[in-house]
Amino acid sequence: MNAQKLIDKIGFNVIQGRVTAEDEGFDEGLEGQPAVTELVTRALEEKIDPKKIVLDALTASMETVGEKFDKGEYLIPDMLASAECVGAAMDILGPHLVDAGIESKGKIVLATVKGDLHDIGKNIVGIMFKGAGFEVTDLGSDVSSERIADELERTGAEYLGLSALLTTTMWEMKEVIEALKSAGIRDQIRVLIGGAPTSESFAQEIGADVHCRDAFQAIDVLREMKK
Ligand code: B1M
Repeated sequence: MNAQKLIDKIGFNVIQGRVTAEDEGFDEGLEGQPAVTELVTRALEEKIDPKKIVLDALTASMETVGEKFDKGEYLIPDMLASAECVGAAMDILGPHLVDAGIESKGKIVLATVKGDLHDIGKNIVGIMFKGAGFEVTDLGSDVSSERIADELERTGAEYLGLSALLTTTMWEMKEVIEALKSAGIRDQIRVLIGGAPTSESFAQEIGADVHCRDAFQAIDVLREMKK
Protein backbone atom coordinates (compact mmCIF):
# COMPACT_ATOMS: atom_id res chain seq x y z
CA MET A 1 0.00 0.00 0.00
CA ASN A 2 1.45 3.44 -0.84
CA ALA A 3 1.98 6.07 1.86
CA GLN A 4 -1.00 8.27 0.97
CA LYS A 5 -3.34 5.26 0.87
CA LEU A 6 -2.18 4.21 4.33
CA ILE A 7 -2.66 7.76 5.69
CA ASP A 8 -6.17 7.84 4.17
CA LYS A 9 -6.98 4.45 5.71
CA ILE A 10 -5.84 5.57 9.17
CA GLY A 11 -8.01 8.69 8.85
CA PHE A 12 -10.97 6.63 7.65
CA ASN A 13 -10.69 4.33 10.68
CA VAL A 14 -10.42 7.25 13.11
CA ILE A 15 -13.68 8.56 11.63
CA GLN A 16 -15.15 5.07 12.00
CA GLY A 17 -14.01 4.95 15.64
CA ARG A 18 -12.14 1.68 15.12
CA VAL A 19 -9.15 1.17 17.41
CA THR A 20 -8.41 -2.46 16.48
CA ALA A 21 -9.44 -4.96 13.79
CA GLU A 22 -12.04 -6.49 16.15
CA ASP A 23 -14.01 -3.23 16.32
CA GLU A 24 -17.19 -2.87 14.30
CA GLY A 25 -17.04 0.84 13.52
CA PHE A 26 -19.75 3.31 12.59
CA ASP A 27 -20.54 1.64 9.23
CA GLU A 28 -21.30 -2.03 8.83
CA GLY A 29 -19.01 -4.76 7.50
CA LEU A 30 -15.66 -3.43 8.71
CA GLU A 31 -15.00 -5.99 11.45
CA GLY A 32 -11.83 -7.98 10.85
CA GLN A 33 -10.22 -5.32 8.67
CA PRO A 34 -7.09 -3.58 10.00
CA ALA A 35 -7.94 -0.54 12.09
CA VAL A 36 -6.00 2.38 13.64
CA THR A 37 -3.62 0.30 15.81
CA GLU A 38 -2.63 -2.08 13.02
CA LEU A 39 -2.42 0.64 10.36
CA VAL A 40 -0.33 3.06 12.43
CA THR A 41 2.08 0.23 13.28
CA ARG A 42 2.32 -0.59 9.58
CA ALA A 43 2.83 3.07 8.65
CA LEU A 44 5.82 3.24 11.01
CA GLU A 45 7.22 0.00 9.58
CA GLU A 46 6.94 1.60 6.15
CA LYS A 47 8.89 4.62 7.48
CA ILE A 48 6.09 7.14 7.05
CA ASP A 49 6.94 10.33 8.96
CA PRO A 50 5.09 10.28 12.35
CA LYS A 51 4.46 14.02 11.91
CA LYS A 52 2.55 13.26 8.70
CA ILE A 53 0.49 10.64 10.53
CA VAL A 54 -0.41 13.13 13.30
CA LEU A 55 -1.33 15.99 10.98
CA ASP A 56 -2.69 14.33 7.83
CA ALA A 57 -4.36 11.28 9.36
CA LEU A 58 -5.28 12.01 12.99
CA THR A 59 -5.88 15.79 13.11
CA ALA A 60 -7.49 16.00 9.68
CA SER A 61 -9.90 13.14 10.39
CA MET A 62 -11.00 14.76 13.67
CA GLU A 63 -12.02 17.78 11.56
CA THR A 64 -14.33 15.48 9.61
CA VAL A 65 -15.67 14.02 12.86
CA GLY A 66 -16.48 17.58 14.01
CA GLU A 67 -18.27 18.31 10.71
CA LYS A 68 -20.33 15.13 11.08
CA PHE A 69 -21.24 16.17 14.62
CA ASP A 70 -22.25 19.61 13.31
CA LYS A 71 -24.54 18.02 10.72
CA GLY A 72 -26.11 15.73 13.33
CA GLU A 73 -24.70 12.59 11.69
CA TYR A 74 -22.55 11.85 14.75
CA LEU A 75 -23.47 11.99 18.43
CA ILE A 76 -21.19 12.45 21.45
CA PRO A 77 -20.34 8.70 21.78
CA ASP A 78 -19.21 8.71 18.13
CA MET A 79 -16.88 11.65 18.81
CA LEU A 80 -15.57 9.80 21.86
CA ALA A 81 -14.90 6.64 19.83
CA SER A 82 -12.83 8.69 17.38
CA ALA A 83 -11.06 10.42 20.29
CA GLU A 84 -10.13 6.98 21.65
CA CYS A 85 -8.59 6.11 18.26
CA VAL A 86 -6.35 9.20 18.38
CA GLY A 87 -5.27 8.27 21.92
CA ALA A 88 -4.41 4.71 20.80
CA ALA A 89 -2.48 6.06 17.79
CA MET A 90 -0.53 8.48 19.98
CA ASP A 91 0.42 5.64 22.39
CA ILE A 92 2.16 4.00 19.43
CA LEU A 93 3.55 7.20 17.89
CA GLY A 94 4.78 8.84 21.14
CA PRO A 95 8.18 7.07 21.35
CA HIS A 96 8.82 7.92 17.70
CA LEU A 97 8.38 11.63 18.33
CA VAL A 98 11.22 11.69 20.85
CA ASP A 99 14.53 13.44 20.27
CA ALA A 100 15.27 14.15 23.89
CA GLY A 101 18.63 14.55 25.53
CA ILE A 102 18.91 13.52 29.19
CA GLU A 103 19.12 17.09 30.42
CA SER A 104 15.86 18.96 31.00
CA LYS A 105 15.33 21.79 28.53
CA GLY A 106 12.92 23.58 30.86
CA LYS A 107 9.65 23.20 32.74
CA ILE A 108 6.21 23.68 31.25
CA VAL A 109 2.75 23.46 32.77
CA LEU A 110 -0.02 22.38 30.38
CA ALA A 111 -3.78 22.63 30.85
CA THR A 112 -7.07 22.73 29.02
CA VAL A 113 -8.92 25.68 30.52
CA LYS A 114 -11.90 25.66 32.86
CA GLY A 115 -15.18 24.42 31.37
CA ASP A 116 -13.44 22.65 28.49
CA LEU A 117 -13.09 18.86 28.32
CA HIS A 118 -11.25 18.61 24.99
CA ASP A 119 -7.82 17.18 25.77
CA ILE A 120 -6.64 15.37 22.63
CA GLY A 121 -4.72 18.31 21.17
CA LYS A 122 -3.21 19.20 24.54
CA ASN A 123 -2.14 15.58 25.05
CA ILE A 124 -0.40 15.55 21.67
CA VAL A 125 1.36 18.79 22.58
CA GLY A 126 2.42 17.20 25.90
CA ILE A 127 3.86 14.14 24.16
CA MET A 128 5.77 16.39 21.76
CA PHE A 129 7.16 18.59 24.56
CA LYS A 130 8.27 15.57 26.59
CA GLY A 131 9.82 14.10 23.45
CA ALA A 132 11.77 17.31 22.94
CA GLY A 133 13.19 17.11 26.47
CA PHE A 134 10.95 19.47 28.44
CA GLU A 135 9.62 18.59 31.92
CA VAL A 136 5.85 18.62 31.50
CA THR A 137 3.29 19.00 34.29
CA ASP A 138 -0.03 18.18 32.64
CA LEU A 139 -2.92 19.40 34.78
CA GLY A 140 -5.55 17.78 32.55
CA SER A 141 -8.73 19.45 31.36
CA ASP A 142 -11.31 21.78 32.94
CA VAL A 143 -8.61 23.44 35.06
CA SER A 144 -9.29 26.69 36.94
CA SER A 145 -7.07 29.75 36.57
CA GLU A 146 -6.29 29.66 40.31
CA ARG A 147 -5.02 26.08 40.11
CA ILE A 148 -2.87 26.92 37.08
CA ALA A 149 -1.29 29.88 38.90
CA ASP A 150 -0.68 27.71 41.99
CA GLU A 151 0.97 24.94 39.95
CA LEU A 152 3.22 27.42 38.15
CA GLU A 153 4.44 28.71 41.50
CA ARG A 154 4.81 25.19 42.91
CA THR A 155 6.77 23.80 39.97
CA GLY A 156 8.75 26.94 39.17
CA ALA A 157 7.91 26.38 35.48
CA GLU A 158 8.87 29.13 33.08
CA TYR A 159 6.36 28.17 30.37
CA LEU A 160 2.60 27.70 30.36
CA GLY A 161 0.69 26.01 27.53
CA LEU A 162 -3.06 26.57 27.45
CA SER A 163 -5.56 24.77 25.25
CA ALA A 164 -9.23 25.55 24.46
CA LEU A 165 -11.50 24.10 21.78
CA LEU A 166 -14.70 25.99 22.42
CA THR A 167 -15.42 29.58 21.41
CA THR A 168 -16.96 30.01 24.86
CA THR A 169 -14.05 28.62 26.91
CA MET A 170 -11.23 30.30 24.94
CA TRP A 171 -11.92 33.45 26.98
CA GLU A 172 -10.89 31.54 30.12
CA MET A 173 -7.34 31.99 28.82
CA LYS A 174 -7.65 35.69 29.56
CA GLU A 175 -8.77 34.81 33.11
CA VAL A 176 -5.65 32.69 33.51
CA ILE A 177 -3.43 35.58 32.42
CA GLU A 178 -5.22 37.84 34.88
CA ALA A 179 -4.66 35.24 37.62
CA LEU A 180 -0.92 35.22 36.81
CA LYS A 181 -0.88 39.02 37.10
CA SER A 182 -2.70 38.87 40.46
CA ALA A 183 -0.18 36.30 41.71
CA GLY A 184 2.63 38.64 40.60
CA ILE A 185 4.20 36.01 38.30
CA ARG A 186 3.07 37.10 34.81
CA ASP A 187 6.50 38.53 33.91
CA GLN A 188 8.26 35.26 34.77
CA ILE A 189 6.06 33.03 32.59
CA ARG A 190 5.90 32.73 28.79
CA VAL A 191 2.30 31.91 27.90
CA LEU A 192 1.70 29.77 24.79
CA ILE A 193 -1.85 29.16 23.63
CA GLY A 194 -3.45 26.80 21.12
CA GLY A 195 -6.66 25.07 20.07
CA ALA A 196 -8.85 25.35 17.00
CA PRO A 197 -10.75 28.59 17.80
CA THR A 198 -7.64 30.51 18.91
CA SER A 199 -5.46 32.68 16.66
CA GLU A 200 -2.50 35.02 16.64
CA SER A 201 -4.76 38.07 16.97
CA PHE A 202 -6.65 36.43 19.84
CA ALA A 203 -3.33 35.77 21.60
CA GLN A 204 -2.48 39.45 21.27
CA GLU A 205 -5.93 40.51 22.44
CA ILE A 206 -5.73 38.53 25.69
CA GLY A 207 -2.05 39.28 26.33
CA ALA A 208 -0.62 35.79 25.71
CA ASP A 209 2.96 35.59 24.40
CA VAL A 210 2.40 33.36 21.39
CA HIS A 211 -0.21 31.38 19.48
CA CYS A 212 0.66 27.85 18.29
CA ARG A 213 -1.12 26.48 15.23
CA ASP A 214 -0.27 22.83 16.03
CA ALA A 215 1.94 20.70 18.24
CA PHE A 216 4.88 20.80 15.84
CA GLN A 217 4.86 24.57 15.59
CA ALA A 218 4.59 24.70 19.40
CA ILE A 219 7.88 22.81 19.66
CA ASP A 220 9.56 25.19 17.21
CA VAL A 221 8.25 28.16 19.22
CA LEU A 222 9.52 26.73 22.50
CA ARG A 223 12.95 25.96 21.03
CA GLU A 224 13.13 29.48 19.59
CA MET A 225 12.25 30.96 23.00
CA LYS A 226 15.08 28.96 24.63
CA LYS A 227 17.72 30.57 22.38
CO1 B1M B 1 -16.38 18.68 20.96
N1 B1M B 1 -16.63 20.32 19.92
N2 B1M B 1 -17.84 19.23 22.17
N3 B1M B 1 -16.06 17.00 21.83
N4 B1M B 1 -15.22 18.29 19.52
C1 B1M B 1 -15.65 20.60 18.86
C2 B1M B 1 -14.51 21.45 19.37
C3 B1M B 1 -16.57 21.34 17.80
C4 B1M B 1 -15.79 22.29 16.87
C5 B1M B 1 -17.36 20.28 16.99
C6 B1M B 1 -18.31 20.90 16.02
O1 B1M B 1 -19.41 21.23 16.38
N5 B1M B 1 -17.92 21.08 14.79
C7 B1M B 1 -17.59 22.08 18.73
C8 B1M B 1 -17.17 23.48 19.21
C9 B1M B 1 -17.98 24.58 18.58
C10 B1M B 1 -17.58 25.92 19.08
O2 B1M B 1 -17.17 26.14 20.17
N6 B1M B 1 -17.72 26.86 18.19
C11 B1M B 1 -17.70 21.09 19.89
C12 B1M B 1 -18.79 21.04 20.80
C13 B1M B 1 -19.96 21.95 20.48
C14 B1M B 1 -18.80 20.18 21.93
C15 B1M B 1 -19.88 20.09 23.02
C16 B1M B 1 -20.44 21.43 23.50
C17 B1M B 1 -20.98 19.15 22.48
C18 B1M B 1 -22.20 19.00 23.37
O3 B1M B 1 -22.10 18.55 24.49
N7 B1M B 1 -23.31 19.39 22.82
C19 B1M B 1 -19.13 19.34 24.15
C20 B1M B 1 -18.41 20.30 25.10
C21 B1M B 1 -17.80 19.60 26.27
C22 B1M B 1 -16.88 20.53 27.06
O4 B1M B 1 -15.72 20.69 26.71
N8 B1M B 1 -17.40 21.16 28.09
C23 B1M B 1 -18.11 18.57 23.35
C24 B1M B 1 -17.59 17.35 23.73
C25 B1M B 1 -16.67 16.60 23.02
C26 B1M B 1 -16.20 15.20 23.41
C27 B1M B 1 -16.01 15.07 24.93
C28 B1M B 1 -17.23 14.20 22.95
C29 B1M B 1 -14.92 15.03 22.52
C30 B1M B 1 -13.60 15.39 23.26
C31 B1M B 1 -12.88 14.19 23.81
C32 B1M B 1 -11.53 14.56 24.33
O5 B1M B 1 -10.91 15.55 23.96
N9 B1M B 1 -11.07 13.72 25.23
C33 B1M B 1 -15.13 16.08 21.44
C34 B1M B 1 -14.40 16.11 20.21
C35 B1M B 1 -13.52 14.89 19.92
C36 B1M B 1 -14.46 17.19 19.30
C37 B1M B 1 -13.81 17.34 17.91
C38 B1M B 1 -14.61 16.45 16.95
C39 B1M B 1 -12.35 16.99 17.78
C40 B1M B 1 -11.39 17.78 18.67
C41 B1M B 1 -10.01 17.19 18.52
O6 B1M B 1 -9.61 16.36 19.31
N10 B1M B 1 -9.30 17.54 17.42
C42 B1M B 1 -14.00 18.90 17.64
C43 B1M B 1 -14.10 19.24 16.16
C44 B1M B 1 -12.84 19.92 15.62
O7 B1M B 1 -11.94 20.28 16.33
N11 B1M B 1 -12.85 20.16 14.36
C45 B1M B 1 -15.07 19.25 18.59
C46 B1M B 1 -7.99 16.95 17.07
C47 B1M B 1 -6.85 17.65 17.81
C48 B1M B 1 -5.52 16.98 17.46
O8 B1M B 1 -6.80 18.99 17.35
O9 B1M B 1 -7.45 19.92 19.61
O10 B1M B 1 -7.21 21.43 17.59
P1 B1M B 1 -6.77 20.24 18.35
O11 B1M B 1 -5.22 20.39 18.73
C49 B1M B 1 -4.19 20.76 17.86
C50 B1M B 1 -4.01 22.29 17.71
O12 B1M B 1 -5.19 23.03 17.90
C51 B1M B 1 -2.90 22.63 18.66
O13 B1M B 1 -2.09 21.48 18.59
C52 B1M B 1 -2.92 20.31 18.55
C53 B1M B 1 -2.19 19.16 17.90
O14 B1M B 1 -1.56 19.53 16.69
N12 B1M B 1 -3.18 22.87 20.08
C54 B1M B 1 -2.24 23.47 20.87
C55 B1M B 1 -4.24 22.54 20.85
N13 B1M B 1 -4.02 22.94 22.11
C56 B1M B 1 -2.80 23.50 22.16
C57 B1M B 1 -2.08 24.04 23.23
C58 B1M B 1 -0.81 24.55 22.98
C59 B1M B 1 -0.27 24.52 21.69
C60 B1M B 1 -0.98 24.00 20.62
O15 B1M B 1 -0.15 25.04 24.03
C61 B1M B 1 1.17 25.29 23.90
